[in-house]
Amino acid sequence: MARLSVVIPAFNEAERLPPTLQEIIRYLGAMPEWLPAELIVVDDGSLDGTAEAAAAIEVPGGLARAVIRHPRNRGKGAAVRSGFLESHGAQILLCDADLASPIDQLAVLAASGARDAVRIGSRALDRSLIAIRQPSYRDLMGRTFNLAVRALLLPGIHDTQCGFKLFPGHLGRALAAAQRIDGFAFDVELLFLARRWGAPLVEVPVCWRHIEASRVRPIKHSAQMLRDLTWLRLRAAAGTLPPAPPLPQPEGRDRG
Ligand SMILES: Nc1nc2c(ncn2[C@@H]2O[C@H](COP(=O)(O)OP(=O)(O)O)[C@@H](O)[C@H]2O)c(=O)[nH]1
Ligand SMILES: [Mg+2]
Repeated sequence: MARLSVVIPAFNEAERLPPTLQEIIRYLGAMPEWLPAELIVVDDGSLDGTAEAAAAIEVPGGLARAVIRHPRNRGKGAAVRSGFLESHGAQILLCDADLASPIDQLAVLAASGARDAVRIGSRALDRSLIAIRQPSYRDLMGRTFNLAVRALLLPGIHDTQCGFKLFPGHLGRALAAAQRIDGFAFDVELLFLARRWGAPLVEVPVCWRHIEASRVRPIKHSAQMLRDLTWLRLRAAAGTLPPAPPLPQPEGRDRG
């Protein structure tokens, strides 16, 4: 059983992904406590050879690599769902292809809260950790979205959208099986369900830097995300969200 699955959703990431994979491989190679580990890249209908670029990276012993392909672009949430459902790790790290949070922040997540908690990398708690800020319109979009999330669904959580989170493996796979949102609001659905099912959520300040060439399209994706938040809130109010499935005991007790 892998101790760690690193799931990387990737849309047109042929350029950014190879150095990211190399960095993760180098980091995990020096961290035997995380091995064996698996890297799962989900190519979400990219047109630039992302899957081939991921498959071409050499992977040393102790690490496995899987590349999942969606024939058509379905959204970050859909890609994360596919990656989580294919994972085997005792813990799952969800990580963006541009490694906006450096991979060494995994140790920061792992050291915060219990291993049965969802550990949420956050840019909102300690702004001094942000090496390069987003353009101010993106920052404002993010803050507004998170304000709505706190008011409607997740009181107390200040940044649901950072692409760096650590899930207990069984919980992550159960959440992915229940997840319905395919777009960028999927983080909110996963966290909302996790809390509802009784899992502790721990928000952890992590280092982060803005990296250019975003795949996010402000108008289209903001509208989609607000629609998905509303849908989730209505489902919660109507009591039609899926109940917690029986979860096995967490595997392996050797990692904090
Ligand atoms: N699967 C999938 N992943 C996406 C999509 N759009 C963005 N991503 C991935 O989501 C992560 C964050 O995207 P990025 O463009 O860095 O967003 P930003 O940092 O919020 O501006 C990266 O790993 C992207 O490859 C999409 O439509 N499908
Ligand atoms: Mg990014």
